[in-house]
Amino acid sequence: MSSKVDAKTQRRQKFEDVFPVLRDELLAYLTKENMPQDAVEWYKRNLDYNVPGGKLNRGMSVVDSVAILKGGSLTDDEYFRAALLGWCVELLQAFFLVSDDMMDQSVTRRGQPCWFRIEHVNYIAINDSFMLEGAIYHLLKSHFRSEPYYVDLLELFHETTFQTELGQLIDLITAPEDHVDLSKFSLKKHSLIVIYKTAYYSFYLPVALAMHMCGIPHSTTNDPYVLAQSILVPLGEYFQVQDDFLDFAGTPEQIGKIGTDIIDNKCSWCINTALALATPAQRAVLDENYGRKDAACEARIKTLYEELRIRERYAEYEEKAYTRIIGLIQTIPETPIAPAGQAVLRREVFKAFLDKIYKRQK
Ligand code: GPP
Ligand code: MG
Ligand code: MG
Ligand code: MG
Repeated sequence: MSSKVDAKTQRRQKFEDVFPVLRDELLAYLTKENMPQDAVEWYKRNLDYNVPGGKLNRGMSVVDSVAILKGGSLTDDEYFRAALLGWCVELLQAFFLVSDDMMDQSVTRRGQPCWFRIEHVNYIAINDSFMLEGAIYHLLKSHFRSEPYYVDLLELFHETTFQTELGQLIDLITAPEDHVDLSKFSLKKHSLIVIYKTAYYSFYLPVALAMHMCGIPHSTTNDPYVLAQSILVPLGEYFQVQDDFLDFAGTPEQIGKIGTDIIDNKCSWCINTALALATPAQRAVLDENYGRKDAACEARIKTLYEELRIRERYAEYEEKAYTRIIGLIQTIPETPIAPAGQAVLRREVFKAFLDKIYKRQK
């Protein structure tokens, strides 16, 4: 057991060690462009505060997937380049989270105050989020420009960013601050929101990056990217249902953030499940208390969630989702036939991802 823990810590440490190298490269660029010292220091603080402190599942998945697809251990150079792509996913995530926390008026993130709540930051956080995004393209250009798949990487980041922004749009407009109308919610709407706001960037993007780096080509028949997406999108949907459930059921110590979904009138998995189960009297309680900027209303909703046994419903959902995703993974041949010297999609890429999130508590 302890050696397993050690291996996990080491794996994370090795990935984390790449971050300062990339950060310093970005800071050196600002210095070269004659940016004043306080600007360089500001960017450093932005990067250090917002990029490295999370679970790093998305970023490390790029490295893990490259290792699985190449079918063995990586050279130092291969590791560095895969980790760089992984950190680009973490930069994208940091860009989203810094701005999402402003839009959701959140209080904490990863166990510390949200960036925009730090003294002297405020709305500068908007520009800071853009600069986290800008870092991605700077790093891609300096390390991948001469690769035949460079344009694929760029298109993938651009497309995924746009998809996430579409998801964020429907997340926000389905949750107006001043008008609660629970009849606009449905599990179908929820599914659309979470696929766009979470699944593409968190699940499809890391694996697709790894596939490009390993030289897996697109194909007009049985495109491996389409196949990967058909498994990773349901996986991402399941992940966001977990996020919604933990927003209600997780403690701030556990999840590193204070849940805001009830107060923010979000079209969350929990409210949709409650709506499907509620008696007319319970529905009236939901209508009166959901989406109000009031702690007592929030507490009333949480009590009703307990009465409706949302925890048990979630456990049932989780088992079903797991079984369904295992079934999807099994559509990939167990021993795929690869043309000589070419990487192919393998079940383990998806299994590794699923194992990371199954029954997660944070
Ligand atoms: C997660 O939603 C979705 C995102 C972080 C994508 C944001 C996209 C942008 C274009 C800004 P969430 O609000 O439930 O996440 P959390 O619970 O972590 O705040
Ligand atoms: Mg949000
Ligand atoms: Mg949020
Ligand atoms: Mg959430």
